[in-house]
Amino acid sequence: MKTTSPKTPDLTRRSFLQRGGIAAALAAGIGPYLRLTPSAFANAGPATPFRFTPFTRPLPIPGRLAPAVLNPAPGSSAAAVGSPGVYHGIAPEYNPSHSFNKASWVLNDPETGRPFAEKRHTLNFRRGTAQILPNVNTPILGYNGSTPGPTIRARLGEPMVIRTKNELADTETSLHLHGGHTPSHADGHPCFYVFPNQQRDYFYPHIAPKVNGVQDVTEAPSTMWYHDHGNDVTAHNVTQGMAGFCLLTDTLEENFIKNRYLPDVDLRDSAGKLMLTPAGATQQGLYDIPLAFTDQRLNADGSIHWDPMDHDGRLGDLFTVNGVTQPFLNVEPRKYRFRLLGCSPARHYVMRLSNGQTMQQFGNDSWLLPKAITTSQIYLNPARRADIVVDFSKLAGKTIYLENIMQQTSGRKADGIDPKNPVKIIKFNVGKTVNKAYPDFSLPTGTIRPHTNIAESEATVTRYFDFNRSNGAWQINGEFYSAYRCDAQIRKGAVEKWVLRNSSGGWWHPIHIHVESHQVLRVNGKAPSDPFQFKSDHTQLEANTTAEILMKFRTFDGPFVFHCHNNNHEDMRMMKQMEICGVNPATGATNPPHLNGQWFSVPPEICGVPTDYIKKHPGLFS
Ligand SMILES: [Cu+2]
Repeated sequence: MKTTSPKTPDLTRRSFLQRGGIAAALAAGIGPYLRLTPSAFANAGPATPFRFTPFTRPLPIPGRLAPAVLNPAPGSSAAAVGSPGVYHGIAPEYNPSHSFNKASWVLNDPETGRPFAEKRHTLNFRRGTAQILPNVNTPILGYNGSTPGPTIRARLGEPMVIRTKNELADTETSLHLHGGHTPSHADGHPCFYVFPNQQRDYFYPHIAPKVNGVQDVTEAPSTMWYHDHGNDVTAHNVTQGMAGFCLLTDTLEENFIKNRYLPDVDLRDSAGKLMLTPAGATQQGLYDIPLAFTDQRLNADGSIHWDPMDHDGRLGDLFTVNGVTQPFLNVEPRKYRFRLLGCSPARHYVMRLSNGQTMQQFGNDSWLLPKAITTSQIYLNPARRADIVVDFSKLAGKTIYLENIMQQTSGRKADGIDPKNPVKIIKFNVGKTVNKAYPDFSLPTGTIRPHTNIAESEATVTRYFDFNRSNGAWQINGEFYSAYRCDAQIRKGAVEKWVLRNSSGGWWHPIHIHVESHQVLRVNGKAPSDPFQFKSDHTQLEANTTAEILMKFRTFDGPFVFHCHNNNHEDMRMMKQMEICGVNPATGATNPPHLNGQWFSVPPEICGVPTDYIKKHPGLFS
């Protein structure tokens, strides 16, 4: 079958905004707008033109990202900003005089008693081919050529460097570790680019800050994911495949595994073969499986359908799990941990088991919950994760499905739940025997991950953000996103209360805030129900909704963003930039911001983008 490469997002969105919106686009009628047709504004259009039989292919489980030797070494002069080796430079934390030098927070490996060594990987932005449908070759944008990308395994207190190379000749990229607590330069700020054929080192300390001298494990993430975050091109790049899992453990979670409260994490090499477990572990992981859900739509040539002028939110008509449409998974009659990820740019899901059985949910977004809850429905909006346990032990020899009962016909919002019209997403074939080499597990009945409540009275600043629509695109407080404007200067260490408002009746906005978890205080005046009252990295703003949230800005300073995670809305500029400013310990005064939107003068060590590049390409940073 003939295939074509994923097209560059052609910067239509960027041009669109720079020229002033829909009216200007229609008036222009030339250049990139030649692609525009009236039907392009709707989600309507040709359906995927292939027939196939669902549940005939096994669920793929992404391989684990293998360690790599990096040359030049991170932090060496050859890897400095502007060098040809790693053009975008290296983390300031390598500088021994940096106030947050990495030696100050690395934890001891409980196995050896010595500080964790730095873990190093390469993860390149690369084209590949996938079979989203059987016997249809689909060109994709992937990480190391695959989608989902390889699963990154990380450990609290173990520093990690990921060297990326952008092998995509025609689009800039940025790598965001979603749900991570990451320094600004490595957070995937949409304008901290990796340009074509250039490299960038992302430095992840995986820090657990100390509170009163004790390592605070309450914020240690468990299920993170990574995805592209390039300015204006996120929806395109994620739709074309640029997403993967990053699973982190800490002593608390490792003890749960050792004591059979949780199964071992899945350890496979990049070819999907099971790896030997690390020293000290007693078994290999077979019962901890990540599931990334997305909806896809293919053109007649097998390529992924993409409409650059779809502002509503991109919907597909194929339901995929880990990149394959409606796969099956053979399971044993026992318990499994599944990490669910809503990976679609705009689709909302409500998942249930087809036999009506309940599930235990013990994690929401990156964080394990204080206590497991029993539920028959799991809600996944764009970017949300849910950590669940499904018990197949009474189903030997049977077949059940995970199915979606949320109906959605427009990218603007979901239509609502219809329990009578489920779409089966994944089939579980339950075998008759259990592999007794691997003992069963059972979630703790007591506390899982403790939750430190932020009291409303701790907040020293209240900010209001209105999510609105203007001129056919998306705004916050009446403004389109601009990297040249700092929308909130925040004092490091402060607790802030944010009021997020969506006064529209017709649109839903899942709002994602980088760098720190937040705690949802009230939605439309009422405390949220489980599991949404603990830690989240995004809050769903349905129609006519006001959410009050609390956040503590603990560790890192520098510029970060927050935005709608309907990726189309995000690219159409429903995003804002905040800058966290450190505090001078001698005077107690708040330091001036590094960037404050002043891209032309910022030193490249801050963002890794040389000033002369910004001057030559101002449109990329607008
Ligand atoms: Cu939105």
